[in-house]
Amino acid sequence: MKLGIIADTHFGYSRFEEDAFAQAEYALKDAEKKSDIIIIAGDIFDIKIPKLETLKRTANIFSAIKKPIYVIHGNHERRSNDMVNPLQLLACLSNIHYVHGKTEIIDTENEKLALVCMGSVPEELAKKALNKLLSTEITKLPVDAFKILVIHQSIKEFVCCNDEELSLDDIRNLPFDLIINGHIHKNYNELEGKLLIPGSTVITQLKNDEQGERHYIIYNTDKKTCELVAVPSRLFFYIEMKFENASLREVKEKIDAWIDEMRIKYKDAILKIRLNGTLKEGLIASDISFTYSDGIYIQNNLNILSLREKIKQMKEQDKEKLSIREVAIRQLREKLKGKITLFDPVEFFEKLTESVDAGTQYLKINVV
Ligand SMILES: [Mn+2]
Repeated sequence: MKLGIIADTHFGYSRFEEDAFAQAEYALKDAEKKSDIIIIAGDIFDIKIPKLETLKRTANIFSAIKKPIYVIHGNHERRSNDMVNPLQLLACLSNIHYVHGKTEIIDTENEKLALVCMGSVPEELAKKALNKLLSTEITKLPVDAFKILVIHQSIKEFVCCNDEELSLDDIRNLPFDLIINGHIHKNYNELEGKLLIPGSTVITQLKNDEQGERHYIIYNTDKKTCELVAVPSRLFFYIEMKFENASLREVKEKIDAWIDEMRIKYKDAILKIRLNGTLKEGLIASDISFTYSDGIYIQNNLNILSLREKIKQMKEQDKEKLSIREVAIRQLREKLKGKITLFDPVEFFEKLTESVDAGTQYLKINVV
């Protein structure tokens, strides 16, 4: 059987709304021609409650696909159990099957497929939720089935993270022929082809590693082979520019030169420039104003380093500052100066902060 594997189409993503629709539609139509079933590993929509316009357009695209489509929800669509997520609505279309926390058996004349699906869960619960699901599902799987796990989670080795996320070691030995994961927007083929991550069909974060083509995957379950299919998409280029004591003019000239050069070669490409380093004394990052057209994104990190240094300085000054207790004692001493003569109120206060007994004891001794 041939599987079309797609992930993270992010319908309704406002920054690149048209790209998201066009690129995912291409992937779906192409997969329809080349595969028997389509699996989408979450984040089909960009938000939990998409606009009606987004829902309608998505429903139109999906209803035109004449192959069964199996979907799980991603973190962008996750809602609590008693609420309806947009994929449950989409599953009203006859060719869409929303599967979460269970197994779908696809039985054809020639082959049996078992799809164990777990929609996105909070990362810190991923291991536990996966173990729980497997404990109920694994024994139910037909022995002769080609076994697939579909998830939408972070994996430590690919996404920088905390310790609670899944790692390759957690999934390496799971009893599946294939593991499909969404969530990670860059494509990966790991564990000798056992783990496939198609990556998103649209760029969303404008990160360095989103450069390059978008993809979906065709997987052949007989041969256990996979083909990465390029999805025609707007190109994206990312550059970091470093400055040292630069003037505003220097910065702007360098930016303009790069944009001009890129625009000649790639008319519609999305361009992202990250500015690092320092400006001349007296200038601040916001002195540079940018008026660029659509498709150009500038992350202005100029003088960030010196800002960090400033914070460090402030923290050091903080350490030298008096503790709240010391400030309180100082104020107390000033306010009560000459007003209480029977005993030393500051000493009394100090004893009181130790304990009530110590305070009372102090009064007994000194106020006779
Ligand atoms: Mn995503």
